[in-house]
Amino acid sequence: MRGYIYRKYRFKRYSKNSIFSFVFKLYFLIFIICLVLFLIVYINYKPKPYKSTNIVKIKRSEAYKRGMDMINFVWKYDASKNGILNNDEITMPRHLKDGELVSGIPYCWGGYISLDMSNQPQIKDFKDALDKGLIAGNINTNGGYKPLTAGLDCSGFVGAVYKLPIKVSTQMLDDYFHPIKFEDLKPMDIINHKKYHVFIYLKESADKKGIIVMEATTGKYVAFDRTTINYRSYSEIKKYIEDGTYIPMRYNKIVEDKVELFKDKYEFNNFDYLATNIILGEDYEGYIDYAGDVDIYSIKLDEGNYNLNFKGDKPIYVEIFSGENNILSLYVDKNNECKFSIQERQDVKIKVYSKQLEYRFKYKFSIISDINH
Ligand SMILES: [Ca+2]
Ligand SMILES: [Ca+2]
Repeated sequence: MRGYIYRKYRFKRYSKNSIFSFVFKLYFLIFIICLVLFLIVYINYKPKPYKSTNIVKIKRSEAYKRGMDMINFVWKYDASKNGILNNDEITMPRHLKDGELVSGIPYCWGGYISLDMSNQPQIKDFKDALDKGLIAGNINTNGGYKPLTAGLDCSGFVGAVYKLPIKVSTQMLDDYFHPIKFEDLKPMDIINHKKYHVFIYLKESADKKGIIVMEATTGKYVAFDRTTINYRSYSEIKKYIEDGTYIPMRYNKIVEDKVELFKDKYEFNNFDYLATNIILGEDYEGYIDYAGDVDIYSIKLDEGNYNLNFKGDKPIYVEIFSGENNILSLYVDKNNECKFSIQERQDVKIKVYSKQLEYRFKYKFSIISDINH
C-alpha cells in the first residue's frame, strides 16, 4: 500500500514537472519567435509620416508653372454662352464683361474644372466647359457646388496646382499637406485656414509689410473673382498664424528645386494703397510679369509742367491720375515722351498695364520737370 502510494506520488510529481517544463518551453519559444518577428519588423520599418495615397511627386517649379498657367490663361467672355443672370443660386464673377478679354480661371464655389482637369462628367477641362456652354464661375458661396458652373474655388485651385485626384475642401487639405513653421515657408507652400480660405505663398512683398500669394479668390479692393497673384498684409494674417487658425503647410510629396519667381522688384503694387513711391527725375524699371499685372506708382508733384518718358518692350497703357481725375491716359507703343501739367501740389499716381493682357516684358520710365515749357 505504501509502495503504491509512493509510486503514485512519484508518478504525479514527475507528470507535473513534465507539463510545467513543456509549457515553460512553449512560452519561451513563443517569446523568442515574437521577439525575432518584432526585431524584423522594427529593422524594416521606415516611418511614413504623411499620408500620400494617390498623390504624385511634384517639383516646386512645376507647381509654380501650373499655378501661373492658370493665372495667365487669357480668354474672351461670351455672356450669351457662358453667363447667366444672377439668381439665388448663382452670382457671376464681377470682372466678366461681355466680349472682353479676361485672365485666369474664374472663381467657382465648389468647382474643380481647370486647364487640364475636371471632376464633371463629359467635361474635359475649362476650355471644354466654355465650349460646351457651362457658366463661367459662381461667387455665391451658399450651399455647395452648383451644377453647370465651371472654375475653381480656393481649395480647388490648390488641388489643381498639385494635381490632387479629387476636389478637396480646406478641411481635407490635412491629408495632402503637413504643417511647417511660418519662417520655413518657401514658394508654393500653402497657408490654410480650415474653415475660411487657403492661399499659396510666393514671397515677401517689396515693402516687407506682407506677402505675395497666388490664390483663387474674390477681390477685396478691385472687382476680380478669379485665380490671381495677390497680396496679404502681415497685419491681416500674422495674428491668425500666431493663434493657429492659419496654418503654414507643405505638400507631402514636394520635390525641392529652385523656383524662378517673377521679376518686378516693386511688387506688390497692383492697388492704389500699395503704390510704389517714386522720385522726380529718377529712372525706374518695372515688369509686367503675369496676365492682369497692374503696376501703380505714386509721386507728389508741385504745380508745373512735366515730361513722362516711357519705353516698353511691348505696347502698354499708362494712366496718370490724381484722385478721380484722369490727367493723362496714353497708349505707348514701345517709346513715348509726353507732357502733362499739374495745377496745384498733389499726389499723382501712374498706372501701367497691358490692355491686351500680354505679360513677361519690361518697361522703363522717368518723370522729369519740363523747364522749357
Ligand atoms: Ca509688375
Ligand atoms: Ca504689379
